[in-house]
Amino acid sequence: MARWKPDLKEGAVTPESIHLRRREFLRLGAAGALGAALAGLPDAALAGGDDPSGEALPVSRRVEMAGGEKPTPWKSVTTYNNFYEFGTDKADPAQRVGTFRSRPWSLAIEGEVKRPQLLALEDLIKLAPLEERIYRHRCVEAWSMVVPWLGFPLAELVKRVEPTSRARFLVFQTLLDPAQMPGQKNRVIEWPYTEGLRMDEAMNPLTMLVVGLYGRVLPGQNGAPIRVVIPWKYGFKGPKSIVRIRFVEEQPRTSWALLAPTEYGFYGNVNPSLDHPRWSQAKERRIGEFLRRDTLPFNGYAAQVAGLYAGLDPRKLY
Ligand SMILES: Nc1nc2c(c(=O)[nH]1)N[C@H]1C(S)=C(S)[C@@H](COP(=O)(O)O)O[C@H]1N2
Ligand SMILES: [Mo]
Repeated sequence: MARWKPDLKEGAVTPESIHLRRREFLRLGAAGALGAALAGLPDAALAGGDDPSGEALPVSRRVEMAGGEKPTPWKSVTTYNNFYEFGTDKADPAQRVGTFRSRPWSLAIEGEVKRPQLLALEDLIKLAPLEERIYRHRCVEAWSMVVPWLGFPLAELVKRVEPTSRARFLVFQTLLDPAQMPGQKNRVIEWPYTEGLRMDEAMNPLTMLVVGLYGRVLPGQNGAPIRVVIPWKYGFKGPKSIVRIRFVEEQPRTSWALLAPTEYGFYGNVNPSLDHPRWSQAKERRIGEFLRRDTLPFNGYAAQVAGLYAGLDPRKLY
């Protein structure tokens, strides 16, 4: 397993808004803030404004892992999204999330584990201290952002459920409910949305189970109430609104790979030297910027993760 050696600058990038929210949080008290956050706010209320909104979550520490870059504004992070369950347009998720309710919620853990379980969101969120991590976030479509996610390492959950020796991959599934997720009425992709990771990718300390954004409860369009973020992979390896994690022996068939096998491989690592048939992967455009910039191997996290792929054909990395 890769060592935890990020480009950490703890506390160095605490924007003013976070200081303010911190005070607000201290005033509410950790338990109060958490209780309010889980009370069952409609997801539409969290969408779209200029400033972070929604209930504050307790933040145990902040780590900067995007080379000191300023996070992309809340408004952009919450209105420019890929979430096909709400439509294929970038603006669709924020506009159409009003029918979606992310609470109450539970996550089923099944398959090759000694302790299969159905975890209520309230319990899941308390498995480990919530940490803010500012990560680079890149889509295969060659746009990117810098995002302050809030959550904890997925490894915390994996250890707790005790995978058997046969567990080699994890399969993630998003909620299937066309009444709440109108995009599922169209067969644009295989529903329920399915993603997969190899066990060592899931256990890498960079891989996060995310429940918040900018110190707030995760908005529906960003994958409320629980998603996974794997910062060295393209965005399509970041399953949103997950209801199930299944531990399996065989490499799973995932939604994007089923949709377009020549365009999406199993790994989906950020690899500037290997172009996608439709979008060059050499450069990317940060949302909010005009000029494109060079894409970094493994999205800038090569030191922590390149070792996971030693010996694998570089063309398969993608
Ligand atoms: N369930 C689900 N998860 C998903 C997607 C999706 O369509 N459905 N899109 C993926 C893609 S392609 C990207 S780029 C990221 C976008 O995450 P963001 O909207 O929070 O930036 O979510 C990923 N997770
Ligand atoms: Mo994406």
